[in-house]
Amino acid sequence: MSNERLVKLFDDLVDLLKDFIARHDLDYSEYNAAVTWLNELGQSGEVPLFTDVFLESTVNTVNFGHRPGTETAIQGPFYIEGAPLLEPPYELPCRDDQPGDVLFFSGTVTSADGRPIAGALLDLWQADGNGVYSNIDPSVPPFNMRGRFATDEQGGFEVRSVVPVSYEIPKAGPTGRLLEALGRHAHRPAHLHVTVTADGYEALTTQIYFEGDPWLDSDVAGAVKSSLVTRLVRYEDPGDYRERGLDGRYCTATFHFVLPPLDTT
Ligand code: MBD
Ligand code: FE
Repeated sequence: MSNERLVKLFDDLVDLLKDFIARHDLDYSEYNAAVTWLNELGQSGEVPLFTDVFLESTVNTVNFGHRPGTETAIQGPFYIEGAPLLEPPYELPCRDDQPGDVLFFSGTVTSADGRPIAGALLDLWQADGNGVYSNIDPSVPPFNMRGRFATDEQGGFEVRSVVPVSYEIPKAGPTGRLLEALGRHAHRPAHLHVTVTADGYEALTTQIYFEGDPWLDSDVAGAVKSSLVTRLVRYEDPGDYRERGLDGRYCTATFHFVLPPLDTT
């Protein structure tokens, strides 16, 4: 960012806040409460959580709102680089007693004109069956439910994982306390995060949601798009799950990713 741009953005932001203070006749107790809360937000390490929940969807729309291909969604605060590179048959790293039902997530990666993209890399991360993320919650092993894997010659993939559950933002921290004070719930619908990359295409960061999730219409992060909602198909019949080599029920879900051509402008 150039110094000129920085000066312009900062001046505008301060003007905006000064105008806000004047319009609302902010008194000292309100100003001091805001300063105290912001300080706690910083000390708690929740700045990325707070900004991603309240602001990232706008950043995402401003940057990618008009892009062809699969709609984008926010990255959120919990992406970690360097997830394990998986070998087929793909399975996200999980614990022996991994909470959650087995999920087989499959699909394709194609170009906007429908050509399959072989060797596209999917970098997938998700909460586990208890709604917690590895590398964030110390009770979960590092890189649990995080992995990178490539599409096959037909642009297809299938990865074994667990069905994520809706995620609730920590309630004890400054972000959770604010939501509570506002009378808002802290839920995100269950979701898979994924970044898809392939040579010659724009990278795609998005999220996949599931039909019927009670939080689809009121995501605290405002990141749901109907084109990103897919169906979770449940298999509970022993005949079905034994065929898959499982000893309990499982689910499948499918999504077809479309990568936009490289933006050369
Ligand atoms: C999440 O899991 C998430 O995806 C976002 C965007 C914000 C908080 C928690
Ligand atoms: Fe998430």
